[in-house]
Amino acid sequence: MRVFWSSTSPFVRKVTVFALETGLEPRIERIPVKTMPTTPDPELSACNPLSKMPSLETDDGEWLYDSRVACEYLDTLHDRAPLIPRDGAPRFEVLRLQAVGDGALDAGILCRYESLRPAAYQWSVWTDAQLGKVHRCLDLLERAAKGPSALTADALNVGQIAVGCMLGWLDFRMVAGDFRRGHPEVAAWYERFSERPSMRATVPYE
Ligand SMILES: N[C@@H](CCC(=O)N[C@@H](CS)C(=O)NCC(=O)O)C(=O)O
Repeated sequence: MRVFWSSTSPFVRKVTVFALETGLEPRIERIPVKTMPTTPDPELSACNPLSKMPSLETDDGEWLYDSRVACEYLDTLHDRAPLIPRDGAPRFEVLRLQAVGDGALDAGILCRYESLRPAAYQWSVWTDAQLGKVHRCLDLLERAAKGPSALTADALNVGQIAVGCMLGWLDFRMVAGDFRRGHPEVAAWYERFSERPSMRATVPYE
């Protein structure tokens, strides 16, 4: 398998953590790429019309995207405990947690892209609205971290990975201030989660 890869992308990190946790990482070759909405990489665009990473090529030559689809695919390839429950309420609780992690990231990434526009084109109303999404997700996670939930489950799941990569990216880019302020339970959860070897091996860097 091959994956379009960047050390700074939290969605690539999510798939890499998933692959490390399932023992599949050695089977995945990295294709380093730099892409931005305004300057899409042509090689990436030829494989994924959305020009986004991660994009994962299977051993059969099929391109899979986005990170959710890539993780679903990887979960079919290993013999360890599944990271995405197969059915029932646990499946949808984990998928919803993944949606919270991914959605907060989407909003945070839109803030970052906005900050890279020429100053005259930046719109604070837009950035504030996106930050509102991030903060509401953090508030939801604070509640989830206080009791039994997919976030606090002992068995690792893709929702936890998505949230861990989202929090790691908020730390890396600092688009929303320090997420720990006002979210002590999330901070404690992240402290423990980021000790996993898969998270330590994938800390973002420029
Ligand atoms: N929903 C997608 C989001 C992927 C995404 O936003 N990737 C960013 C890098 S972190 C990207 O490739 N951006 C380039 C662009 O938007 O053109 C996923 O889960 O994979």
